[in-house]
Amino acid sequence: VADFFNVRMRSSAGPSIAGESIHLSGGERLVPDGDARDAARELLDRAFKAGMSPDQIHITMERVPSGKIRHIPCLPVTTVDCPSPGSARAVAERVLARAGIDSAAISTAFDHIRSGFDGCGSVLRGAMLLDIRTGKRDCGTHGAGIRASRFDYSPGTIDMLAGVLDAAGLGHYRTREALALATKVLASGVVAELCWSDDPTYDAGYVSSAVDGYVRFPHFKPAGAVGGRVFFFDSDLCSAESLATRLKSDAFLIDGPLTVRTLSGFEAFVEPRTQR
Ligand code: PML
Ligand code: MG
Repeated sequence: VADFFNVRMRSSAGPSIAGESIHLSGGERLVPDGDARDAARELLDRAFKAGMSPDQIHITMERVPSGKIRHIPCLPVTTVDCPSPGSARAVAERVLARAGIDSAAISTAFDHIRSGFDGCGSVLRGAMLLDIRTGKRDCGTHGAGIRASRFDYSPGTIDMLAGVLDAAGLGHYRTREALALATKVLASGVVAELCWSDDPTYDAGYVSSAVDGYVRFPHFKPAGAVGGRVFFFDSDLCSAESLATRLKSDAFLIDGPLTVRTLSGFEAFVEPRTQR
């Protein structure tokens, strides 16, 4: 069996001194070694995409023996068609509450993705870790955030999964990549996640948990919000440090099946998930 390569890219603008550069784009792949150069080239194209003017681009490629990789099923996707960011937030709060997240931690999380790191309007490169009970935060070294890496769809199922998403009108690379990331972070011990994009032109977002899977909202981000990610964790089950290590180093390939459904609003969402 061939080895795999984890290929990571991040780009930024401004001085490279820690904390002062602005995150522009990033990406993450785990591919058979024969595909590693193509994956790196695609991520480099993303860094130089129209409108981007990066001052630094970091590409890291790391061999991952296939024996170290675990296969996990993809989270099921539910789109909840809420008409406004406010109604989407109400559903998202409900999803997070039934995953066991304390309401104070939920509002800290929304403050973070709305107003940025410590309210100063800047986007963390990675996610903020937030304790589900104490609300204690971990923002990584120099406030760079916590990064998840070493995950991808498995080579045998990536076309099928992308096809299912395409057929459901979810063909955007941001959806495909966020679904893979959300699947990985829950498998590594995160209790739930909250995310909307830092791309000002993209206002979809999601919450995820083991109970409800990947619950996406086409219009989640309120006007002017900066964007970002929060991983909720339970400090009774693991320390922030060990979780951060697992998020970086546990290697996962994601398999099918993938179920995708659309519900229209809160009432439909709280019904038992029997019918599709
Ligand atoms: C990002 O920009 O990377 C996050 C996108 C979150 C929403 C993805 C989706 O479901 O469309
Ligand atoms: Mg981004």
